Amino acid sequence: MTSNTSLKQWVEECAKLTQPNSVHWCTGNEAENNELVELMLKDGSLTKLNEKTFPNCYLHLSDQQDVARVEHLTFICTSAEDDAGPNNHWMDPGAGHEKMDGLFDGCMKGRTMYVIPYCMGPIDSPLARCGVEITDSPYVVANMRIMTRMGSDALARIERDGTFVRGLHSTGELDPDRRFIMHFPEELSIKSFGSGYGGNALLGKKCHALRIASYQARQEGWLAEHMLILGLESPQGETHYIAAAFPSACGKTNLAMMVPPESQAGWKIWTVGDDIAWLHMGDDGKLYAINPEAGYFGVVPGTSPKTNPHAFNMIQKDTIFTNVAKTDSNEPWWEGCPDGTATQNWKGDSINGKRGPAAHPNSRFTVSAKNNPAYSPMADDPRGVPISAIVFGGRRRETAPLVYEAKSWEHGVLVGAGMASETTAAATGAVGVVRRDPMAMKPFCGYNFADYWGHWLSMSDRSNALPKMFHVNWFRQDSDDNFLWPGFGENLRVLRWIIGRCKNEADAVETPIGFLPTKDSLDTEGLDISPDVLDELLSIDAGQWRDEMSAIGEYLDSYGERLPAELKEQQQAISALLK
Ligand code: SAT
Ligand code: MN
Repeated sequence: MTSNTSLKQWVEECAKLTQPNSVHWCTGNEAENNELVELMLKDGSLTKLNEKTFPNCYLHLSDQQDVARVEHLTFICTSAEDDAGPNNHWMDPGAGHEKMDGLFDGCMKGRTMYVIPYCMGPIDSPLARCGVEITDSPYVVANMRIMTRMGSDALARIERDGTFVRGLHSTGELDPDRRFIMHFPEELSIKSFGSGYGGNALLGKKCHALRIASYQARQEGWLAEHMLILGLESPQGETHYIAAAFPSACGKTNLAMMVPPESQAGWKIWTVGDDIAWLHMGDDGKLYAINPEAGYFGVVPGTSPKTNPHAFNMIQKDTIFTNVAKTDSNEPWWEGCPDGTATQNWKGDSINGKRGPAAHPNSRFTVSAKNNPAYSPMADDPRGVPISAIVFGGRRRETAPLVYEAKSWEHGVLVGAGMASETTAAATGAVGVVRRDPMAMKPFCGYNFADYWGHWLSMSDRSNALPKMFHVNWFRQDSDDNFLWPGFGENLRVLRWIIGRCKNEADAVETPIGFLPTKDSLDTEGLDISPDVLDELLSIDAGQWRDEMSAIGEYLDSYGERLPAELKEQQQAISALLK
């Protein structure tokens, strides 16, 4: 068990409430994992895939009503409602506990309660933080083992540090009417009931590393962000690190693992992380980032040797697939998979004559970061990597140019706060609607966005060495729905311009919304792009931007009195330039 009395006490309290048959403290070792896999193969929650072609790979088909995050059932429970802000659903902490404890009452009868100590970040990093998840789901244990540094080492660190985030989880009966994901940031605790889906159930990920950590980060002066981290290595061997925020399923994983095309020979991309970044200010005023995760929980459909060769290769072994389809030869299959024919869909039905996608659009792979051929050797460095540029992005068919640079840190915070994107399948709800998603944190910020922007702004009071900030949009389309920019590996050209700006080597033209590349400063050699299209990608439409800035202004106003004046001043200054 453990020498940490508060952990011991809490586990006892949870057992008393949920009444499991037995309590298992997870060590994270291989034998334990094998036993859990055996158990799941027996009860049918896992199927073994073709050992020859997909060694050590398994398929899990979830409940059909439990396939994504549930933002309408996700709550932030702070003493004051205003601390959670208009960006969150709020419940009084007392009422939240009462509601959840009612659901948890006796819910583990006949089941095993697993206690999972985990560490978010390199185990010996001062920037890492620990948690303990209690769950009755072996699937959650197996996934947490891939996604975090889980088991004995994490427990040893918890016993050394004395602090940890508490997460109590049960799949319950998977009844959508009895499903809630509740966060108690003031107590650093989480209660999640009624879902087995990644973002709702792997509590280290969105619940801890973003919602709870963002709250904690504000108190401690750092940032917990929904960002990938990549290293861009030049042919001369110089590496710059970029942190980039995009809403879920906007190609973050693809960008983090990009393979440079032939035209960019000599350049290399290293993956530090694909989803979450924790950024701390160093003594030199620079921001240093760690990836709190140890694996990838990525969207499967669309993964192919063309879109993401590294991801495609790394999921050929040691992978848990959730909600993909299957072929006759017991291989996983998904829309965009180059080989095979699906014969069973994600619902487990034979596919003959059935309509609709074979794999669920939000089907996922869980795989260790070590399987990624481009996994950065710096990803395990306890000091983190120094960030040269912060990039915001979204999926916008018009308005936002291919890339632009913010004029200052404060302006960059406005660019992040004004982010918007068309919705995707990672959350339940309508797909393809434009919604504001500041810093890609709309579903993940554990407190009032107004205070969050204030916290971002305050970083510049402490440093003159902050990264430059940029906005990108790979998704511009013409009136016939053709994409204007080739995307994928060619996005490297844009990253090179960004790093060029950081080194004061790339040219730009100043516009009201920021600095855009001059036609010559962006390398388009060998690309099949007409001058007109390039013009469209690298210019702004003042009319559209006047509308955009007033929409951003209205959005900011919805935060009322708490909105930092500085942010509104930035918005007004740009609006005035567009007049
Ligand atoms: O849906 S999850 O939160 O598990 C993954 C994601 O959206 O990035
Ligand atoms: Mn994400």
